[in-house]
Amino acid sequence: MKITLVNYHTGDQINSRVPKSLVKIWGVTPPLGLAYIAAVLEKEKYNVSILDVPALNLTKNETYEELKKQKPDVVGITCMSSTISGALEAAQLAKKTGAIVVIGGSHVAACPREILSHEFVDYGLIGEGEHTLPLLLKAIENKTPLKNIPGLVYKKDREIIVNPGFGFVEDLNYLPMPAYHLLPMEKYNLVIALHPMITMVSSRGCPGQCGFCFKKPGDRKLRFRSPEKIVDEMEFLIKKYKIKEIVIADDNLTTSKPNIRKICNEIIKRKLKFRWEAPTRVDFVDLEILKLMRKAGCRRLRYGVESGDEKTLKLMKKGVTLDKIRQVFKWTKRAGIEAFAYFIIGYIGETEESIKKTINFAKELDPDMLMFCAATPLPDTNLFDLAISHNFVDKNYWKNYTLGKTSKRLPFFVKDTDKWIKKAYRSFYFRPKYILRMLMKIRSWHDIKKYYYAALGLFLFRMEK
Ligand code: B12
Ligand code: SF4
Repeated sequence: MKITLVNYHTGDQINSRVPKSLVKIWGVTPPLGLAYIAAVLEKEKYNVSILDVPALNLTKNETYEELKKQKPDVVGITCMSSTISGALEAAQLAKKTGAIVVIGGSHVAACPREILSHEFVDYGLIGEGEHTLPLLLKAIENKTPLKNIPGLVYKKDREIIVNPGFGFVEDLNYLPMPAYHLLPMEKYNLVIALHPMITMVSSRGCPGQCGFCFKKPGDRKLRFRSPEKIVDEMEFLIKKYKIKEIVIADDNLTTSKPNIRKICNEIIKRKLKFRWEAPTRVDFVDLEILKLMRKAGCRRLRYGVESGDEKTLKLMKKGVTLDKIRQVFKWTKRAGIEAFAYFIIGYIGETEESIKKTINFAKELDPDMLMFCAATPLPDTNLFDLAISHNFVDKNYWKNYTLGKTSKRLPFFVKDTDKWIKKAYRSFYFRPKYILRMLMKIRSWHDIKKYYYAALGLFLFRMEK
């Protein structure tokens, strides 16, 4: 049986938190979920390939031609809530080639029935696909019953059935390494990272409760890979693909301090020379850990700061204070690690005053880089519930969006959120102090390129309507 796993986005992600021009400049990173599934399928002797359309920069027609050429029996497509329209377009293309179409990824958990109501989608799988996709393939091959596959969504006599449960990998250490060899490795790049770069996962799940964050089924259960396996994978990537920078794609790298200590010590012991960076929370680090991480090659940490207003932080259920954030940003600088800060603008309950506080707080923290995102109510989040209760959004918005019944963008909750975001970027990045600091930091051609693209992104964003 031949399987093609597809990552496909259209340009019209109307519900992206990040403006189009900045998404373009940001770069392209690999679909790790598909690479994990592909590795398991290969182990089970399936003939599998990955078609990463954004990385290969294929048009709709080129994607169709490629699928026709590959002629897979089954096409598995990944989706997030804001990329579901693209995933459905890919499903239509795959169906036209005669393949069985399976959709997986975050949005299936939110709108399983709506996804399956499209005639060109045959199956949906809720949750992690490493165990459940092979179960489905075997059931298709052997024509055996489907009712015991956890989280499977399928059609029976015109009825859509959603099996209880969801795909879940209890022990990450039993998974093979992602099938990097099936990815166009040289195509991946990130404006802030050295090239060649790659992303990697060390854990799954997060104990945080942030009101805007979408939890995939299974994300509430924290799971860690063994530090040895993580560093084995890093070593493999450096040796095989000459990777210069690894970008960790966990929710938070430092949820377990014993684990991160072991990872750092293992990198130091093996004398691996590469740069790495990761996302974390201010309440998951301390100065000692930060120093150890720097010693092990960590160059940048990405923190979800979100707001400069205590009241808004509480509304967001962030669980941290402004003082804690201040302290950790000082520690991060002291440890010699660059800080990247994410902020949200226009949360429900915000005022002009609180947005101004956020902009001022960003300047006070003075991170090396930052991103201002528009508050976006993903399905099944506290922010979405708030948006419904304040009559900003219809409770069926995501269902209707998935069914193709609406193509309207989610509304902003604070008037002129988009203008505030532009203002925020301008007042942070166009400070003479910041520009001078960045110029002083230029050490290489990579630095020049990085700042050039970042500046271009900001310029295009200013022009964006
Ligand atoms: C890295 C990342 C990105 C990368 C994507 C890289 C890529 N090419 O995939 C970038 C930076 C581009 C990105 C962008 C966005 N992201 Co993002 N991202 C992540 C992050 C941090 C890690 C993803 C990852 O690699 N996970 C590890 C792998 C192993 O898990 P996975 O991808 O989920 O795949 C597993 C299952 O979902 C399932 N599965 C996935 N696909 C398929 C397909 C089939 C056929 C099957 C059977 C199963 C299956 O099985 C996989 C293996 O277990 C997640 C958070 C998280 N921890 O997952 C957010 C996350 C996926 N992103 C999210 C969001 C909102 C976005 C943005 C919309 C943000 C924005 N700009 O507004 C954009 C989307 C725009 C776009 N064009 O991509 C949300 C999605 C929520 C939702 N309801 O869909 C998440 C969950 C974060 C969050 N908690 O809110 N993102
Ligand atoms: S810390 Fe990050 S991953 Fe965890 S709940 Fe908050 S936003 Fe989501």
